[in-house]
Amino acid sequence: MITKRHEEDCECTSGRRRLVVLAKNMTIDYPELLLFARRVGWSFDEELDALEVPIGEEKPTTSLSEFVNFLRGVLDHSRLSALRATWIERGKDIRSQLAHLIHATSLIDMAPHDSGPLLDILYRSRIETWFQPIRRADDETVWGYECLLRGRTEEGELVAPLDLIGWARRENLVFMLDRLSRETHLRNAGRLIPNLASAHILINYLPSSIYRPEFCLRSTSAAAKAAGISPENIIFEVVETESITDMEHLNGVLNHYRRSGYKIALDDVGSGFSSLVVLGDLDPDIVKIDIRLVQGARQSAMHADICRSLVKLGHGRDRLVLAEGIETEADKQFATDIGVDLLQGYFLGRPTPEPVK
Ligand code: G
Ligand code: MN
Repeated sequence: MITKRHEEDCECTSGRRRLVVLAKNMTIDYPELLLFARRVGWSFDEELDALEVPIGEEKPTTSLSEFVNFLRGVLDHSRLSALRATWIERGKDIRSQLAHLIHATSLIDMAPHDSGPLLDILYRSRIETWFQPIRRADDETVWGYECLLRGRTEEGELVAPLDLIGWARRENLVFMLDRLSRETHLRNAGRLIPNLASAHILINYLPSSIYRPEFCLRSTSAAAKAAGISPENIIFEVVETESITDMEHLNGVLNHYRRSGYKIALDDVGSGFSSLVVLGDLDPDIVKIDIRLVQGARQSAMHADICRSLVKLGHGRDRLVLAEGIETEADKQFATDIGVDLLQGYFLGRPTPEPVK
């Protein structure tokens, strides 16, 4: 089934056919879609309530799935579900192809997707925040919490964040997942965290999902305000599973946030994406030393020295340094001895749906 749908997607990319989208009351029920259509020059037949969408030509419609994803960002779920669509031949008048329109089916069913329970999770906001405490190295009091994303299927099963992100990438919906998680985390933090005024809230942030920082900042600020959390206590952890291609753009986005008082942490420093180059490029307020370096120090003098160097580097620039993956008393002792400011790991608290004190 999926293969067939992909073929259809490819066929339209060749530009031989055009997509016609139908709705009962397009003019009344889909004003924003028609406004956009007018702006980009898609033709609309008022009597047929039929919108002709060129696929495979210009953005945002280089493929059927991209078009559907675009609509997901513009329309609510019920109106999107009500749209029907069909392919017609390009270059021929739509009225001479009326027969096709009779066979139109649900637009969503025509678009390829293979994303498990993602859409259900997004549309019904079935996502949760699990809080992992971050403690001060000197007295082990709670400095803040990292908000970790969990999905929940209709049957009540937990879904791991990497699964959600993988599906979202495939569906081009990372921006939506990222935004929904950010807002959910802020709401849950506001509701559940004790001593909210003094707690720091760390939220993972997928940089590849942000195109227009001003929209993203506006929705974040509204969510923070509604939750009663001041931007100074909110830290975005830059985390990425693949390399960032446009560092200038990312820094632009982050500076937008910084100017509004938010802080930036670089996650997993010393591993994968979070190289020294990226550390230099982003100059984060908080340096999170990767779990493998911290735990590597149990066995290896070189790992231990790298951890020491990162502490020195961070402190030289007045930054806070955090050690991830503290699992034993010895890990804690090591991190404290080398002057790390903040500790995170199972030894000091696991992620839980209710934040621990
Ligand atoms: O890299 P990041 O800061 O996003 O890591 C958060 C993830 O690391 C969470 O999924 C959390 O469950 C996991 N984690 C937190 N503390 C520990 C730990 O002490 N050991 C291990 N193995 N994983 C941890
Ligand atoms: Mn993180």
